[in-house]
Amino acid sequence: MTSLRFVFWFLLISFSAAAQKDYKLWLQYDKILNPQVAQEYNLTVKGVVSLGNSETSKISLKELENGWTNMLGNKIEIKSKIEGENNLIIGSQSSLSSDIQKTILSDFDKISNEGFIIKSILLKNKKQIVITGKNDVAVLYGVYRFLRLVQTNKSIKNLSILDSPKINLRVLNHWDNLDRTVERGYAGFSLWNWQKLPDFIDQRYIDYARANTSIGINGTVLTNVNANALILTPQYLEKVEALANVFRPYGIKVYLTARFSAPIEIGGLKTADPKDNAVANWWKEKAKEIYKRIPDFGGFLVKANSEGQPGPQNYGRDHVDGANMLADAVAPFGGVIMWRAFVYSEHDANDRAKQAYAEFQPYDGKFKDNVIVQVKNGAIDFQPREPFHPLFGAMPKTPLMMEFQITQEYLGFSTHLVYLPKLFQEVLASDTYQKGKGATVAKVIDGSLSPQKLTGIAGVSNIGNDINWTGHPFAQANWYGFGRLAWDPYLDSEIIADEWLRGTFSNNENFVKPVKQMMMQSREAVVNYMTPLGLHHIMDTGHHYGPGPWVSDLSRPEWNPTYYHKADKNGIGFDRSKTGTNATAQYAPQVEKMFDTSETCPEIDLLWFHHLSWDYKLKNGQTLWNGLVLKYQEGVNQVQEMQNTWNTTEKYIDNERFKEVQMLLEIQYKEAKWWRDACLLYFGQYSCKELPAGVEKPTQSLEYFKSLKFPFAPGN
Ligand code: GCW
Repeated sequence: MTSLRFVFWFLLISFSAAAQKDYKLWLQYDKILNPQVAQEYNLTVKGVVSLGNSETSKISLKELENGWTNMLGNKIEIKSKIEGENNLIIGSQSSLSSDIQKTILSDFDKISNEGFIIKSILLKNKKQIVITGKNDVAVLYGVYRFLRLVQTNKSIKNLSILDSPKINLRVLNHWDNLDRTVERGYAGFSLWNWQKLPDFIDQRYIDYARANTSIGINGTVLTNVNANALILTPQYLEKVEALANVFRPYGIKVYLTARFSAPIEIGGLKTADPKDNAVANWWKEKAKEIYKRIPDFGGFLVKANSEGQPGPQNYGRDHVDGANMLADAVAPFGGVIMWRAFVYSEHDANDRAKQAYAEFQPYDGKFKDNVIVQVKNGAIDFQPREPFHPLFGAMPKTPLMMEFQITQEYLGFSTHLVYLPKLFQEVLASDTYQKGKGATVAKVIDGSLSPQKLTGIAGVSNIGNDINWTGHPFAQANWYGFGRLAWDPYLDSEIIADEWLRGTFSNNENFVKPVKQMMMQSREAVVNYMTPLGLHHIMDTGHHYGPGPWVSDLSRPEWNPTYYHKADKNGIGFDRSKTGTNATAQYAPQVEKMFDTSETCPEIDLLWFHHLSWDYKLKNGQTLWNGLVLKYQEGVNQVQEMQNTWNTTEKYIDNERFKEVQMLLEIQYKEAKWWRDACLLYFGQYSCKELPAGVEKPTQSLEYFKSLKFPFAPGN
């Protein structure tokens, strides 16, 4: 009996310790194992002096204390004033004594409002470290950066770090519904417990805020873009207010999605026509009501006249009319309208990839100052690879906000290990050539190409109430990496992976080096086993889980995979060149020229822009058919390599996360083979060619793959 009880407690304790590891994200603050490193830290920092007393300052101090105690194994002395040397002094510019201010005065000119300074200084001949910024939230950003230095075992001697975010609005978009389901969410239910709010504040809200602020995210859109007007009723606004109160000290603003027909649904009006005075006034009153509760409310995100959502076009008006009407409502309070450009219509016979540009580009310069147009990274829909959206750089008089998808709707849900910052970086570094060479997408969205009053970047969240937040332990890296790139879109995704691994798992080089390499290769692997050489949108219908290149019977033509791959006896691919839909003409001339001919089009985008014969010769001399087949096989091989790599890590990390990832990689391997076999069997009917050597034969028939049904796939 006693021994049974012991076993029970042992299991319980080890379970909760494991769960905590998963839960703690990149903020593990594990004990530093290298004694020299620990000694340096203990010698360099002996105490901490916090100069502020706001809620935010208290958070800064608590984070420091907690992080330091855990990593160094000893408490850091909290001092009420600066005495002796080797103190960490934290406080905003105005709280610093004049002698400290003097030593770093010119640095303040080099940082923005949200930027921070971490600097080793000499004060009356005594060594100190200062973490400061223009306000307390900026200081908190600095504190998290300082803790990351320690977490990643970097030297903290002679520090001189000045860093400011390059993009102003760095927001997560939650596609969370009021019933707590999450559209395209694969990590459980929504974090927002609307039923228990406003009175019950889940610790998760606080830990969510900590995680976000630690990477610089400063906004959260709580609700799905497929919006429910109820969120704008007093009953729900009271709950939103409670969340805003939690997030405020962390520098995170709350935004909501606005359902365009809300004036009818909850306002009792007969119309939602943006040119109707009663409608405009309703929104003005609604804004007033919200700002009364939440003075720093961020504003609205709107999906209008897209995939059946209501919008200004229902009343013969256009996107400018709709966005500007809402902009007027929030302008008196400093709010912004994030208006999405994700539009395509079943009534438009044009290539879907051309429609958003065709509709929005002519609106350049027509939106009010507080409107920012949110554009997905590519012209279709968050595929494993898409060329950058042609709107980037094409609307110089309009702020454009990048929309990335962190949740893996088309990339294996929360089951596949895919390191997305590699994808994000590829998009951000793409050259639009809109003002000559070097006009990267990053420069468009940070306003350095054409100056903008607003700059922004959004990531569709992959967060749910799973213990580990994101379903897959490595999907945490995608949340992390999104935040880091939102802060600085020029960062290298490999450096981000390095930081994340150290903060999340271990500083052991034998672990970090191979696993980092595995992460870096994972994005290309998913492209290879799902949609190589520019293929896209060939997933199964509705839930988007698994392959479905055969699907051709949906009511809207542009929902069918056959619309995108156009495989037939003559070849495969979508001709978007001059001889086809001429989508290439939406890019700057240099880019258009490159994409327009198959010889100059990068092979990674080949079938996105060209329909080519099965015998077309690829750069490596292979025929298109053989090349395609080998890419699918390569993807499968890459997952196997990822498994091999992971299997070497067992001795460096906790058993629970080791096992979790191992099991998930096994599923990924199975599914990679599923994608390969299903796609090759299907395309093989058209190519009428054999599989080249080196490719495994499918073990099931095409009919079998077509018969698979997933009625309860998540995220739908
Ligand atoms: O890709 C589609 C998704 C929808 C989503 C839509 C959008 C929120 O399948 O689930 O709706 O994109 O981005 O609006």
